[in-house]
Amino acid sequence: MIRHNSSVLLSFIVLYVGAALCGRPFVDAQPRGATEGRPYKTTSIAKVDPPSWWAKHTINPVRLLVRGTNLQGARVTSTNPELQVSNVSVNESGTYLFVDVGISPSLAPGTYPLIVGTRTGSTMFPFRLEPPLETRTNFQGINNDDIIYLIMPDRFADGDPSNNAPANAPPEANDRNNPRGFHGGDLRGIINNLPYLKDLGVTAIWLTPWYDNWNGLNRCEKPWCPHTYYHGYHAIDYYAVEDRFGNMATLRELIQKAHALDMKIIQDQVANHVGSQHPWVKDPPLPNWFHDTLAQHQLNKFTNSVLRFPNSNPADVRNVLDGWFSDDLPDMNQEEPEVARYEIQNALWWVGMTGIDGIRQDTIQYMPRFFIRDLSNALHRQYPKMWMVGEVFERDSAHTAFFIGGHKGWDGIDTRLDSVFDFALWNASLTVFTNKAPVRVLSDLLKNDKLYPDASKLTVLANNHDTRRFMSLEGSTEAGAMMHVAFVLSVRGIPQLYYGEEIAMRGADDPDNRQDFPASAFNADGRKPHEQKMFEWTRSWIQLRREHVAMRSGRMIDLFSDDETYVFARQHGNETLIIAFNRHKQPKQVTVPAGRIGLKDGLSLKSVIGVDTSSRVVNGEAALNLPAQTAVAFKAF
Ligand SMILES: [Ca+2]
Ligand SMILES: [Ca+2]
Ligand SMILES: [Ca+2]
Repeated sequence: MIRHNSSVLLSFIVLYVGAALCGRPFVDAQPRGATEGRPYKTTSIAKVDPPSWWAKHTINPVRLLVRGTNLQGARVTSTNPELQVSNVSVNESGTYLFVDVGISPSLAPGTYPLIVGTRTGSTMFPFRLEPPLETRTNFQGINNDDIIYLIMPDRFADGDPSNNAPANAPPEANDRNNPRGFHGGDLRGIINNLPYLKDLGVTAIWLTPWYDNWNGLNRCEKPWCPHTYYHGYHAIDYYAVEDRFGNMATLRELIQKAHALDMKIIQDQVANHVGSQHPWVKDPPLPNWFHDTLAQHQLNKFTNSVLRFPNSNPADVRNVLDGWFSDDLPDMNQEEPEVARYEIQNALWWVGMTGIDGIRQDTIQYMPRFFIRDLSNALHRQYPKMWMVGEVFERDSAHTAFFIGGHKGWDGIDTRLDSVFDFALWNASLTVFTNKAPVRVLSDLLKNDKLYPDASKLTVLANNHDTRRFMSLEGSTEAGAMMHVAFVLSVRGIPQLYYGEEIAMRGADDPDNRQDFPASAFNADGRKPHEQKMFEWTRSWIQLRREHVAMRSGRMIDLFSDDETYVFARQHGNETLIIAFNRHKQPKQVTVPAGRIGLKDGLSLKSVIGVDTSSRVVNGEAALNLPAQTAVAFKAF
């Protein structure tokens, strides 16, 4: 059966019957050509990707991938001259058909039948033309004014218990006591708690993938079993919303309500691989749809640095690009143009259907760079403000810089990628604020900004779902966690927080770092004192950032660094903020060359957050009194 709602099916039937009554050349819906004693080989359609598109779109014609049976020799026809069908190809086993559908700019939104005729019969499927979402509030992109907050929907809030135990899931898959089970969190839970996020001050929410994943439970003898795909990274349908999270209507409601509160939404997209339960794995649309097969494939050895040099062994490069991320993550082959086109259309379909403002692209370095470029270009062509950040999980700035857009690599390719996560700076900050390296490491690391065309475009993560929570790192302290988040919120780039860190949640390696957000903490009166302290601190730094353009977009200027201290300025026009970190157990006085960043003698520097302290510019210098083990922001008045 085609997965559409009943109203679409109804309009399809109306169209079909209407067209038949008008005597249009519909092919008979019954199979034909069957002979005595042989069963009919019925032509049927199970799935159409994408199920809908738009008129006046930059991708026209759109190419459909149709899954069915007995499609050999199929012809596809349209009863409407404003839908032009061409370029049909069918795979050898007759289970997949590709077809181009050209859409006339004047064709009105609605549902239109497309007829698939074969030697043995014919059938049809509805194709929807969607009304475009308005561009004033949707597709806004992410920029330096934003503060991103990462949520794993299964672990944030359960707003709809009715989706917690799908009919096709064994009860053990829904076991909240299993850290690798589904815990019941969903899109409704996020909708219900948008006021919490608004109060915290975040402006953009990144959700881990909402593609439909398998509802079942993997059993094995490995330490990570039994486990489920609660995290969403094993898609079984690139065109469906996870049924445990909600449906397309809930997703659109979430995005609309977030937008109404001036919060953006970022979708986690995963073009590199699908889940091993995807129907393609047993029956791929083309023999080269994946790199190799479930039975026989190479595993990615993650020797990622080979991508960066022209003289790497090509076999090593192929391993990183074609090797499977794990045995249950079949690797998509973007070198096959049908795959690349499918995935680019899919990315654009989600944007168009939901109005999302940005995309986080998973494991982006394991896909060919020409594909990253083509995907980025297609997004920007249709949605000029659209923003995509790539996960290049490397602590080496030279490596992450290779993938960000705005410059060509040795291969002549500019990926046009808007942003990458700054894992190098994240790592430095964690190391420094857990007392494992001198504070000057921060300033040293930031010297690598010269490797980026524009380092302000980096997404600076405080943490994410793949790493230990700060409070569970060796050497972590509450003071260290507070300095870390203050650093992320004041350094150049776009800050990204991870759910629960704002209430100092603990969590060791995956999946311990993905524990359920405590429902009690959504309200101030339910927070424990240590949770409230971290919440208030995080919120006040977010507030400071939102109030000062210098902190969001200002030039970053190093003023002082040593083993225990780092002081830098953020400057924009006439606005100057000086941000200071003193990790030492004692207060410390640091003299900074205020005159050399244009602060005139007599100006006063007053703390605008944290401990009350002030200083004055005298003879071009300011002696700042920094309290012990905390961060302070000064503003020049
Ligand atoms: Ca639920
Ligand atoms: Ca599912
Ligand atoms: Ca790959």
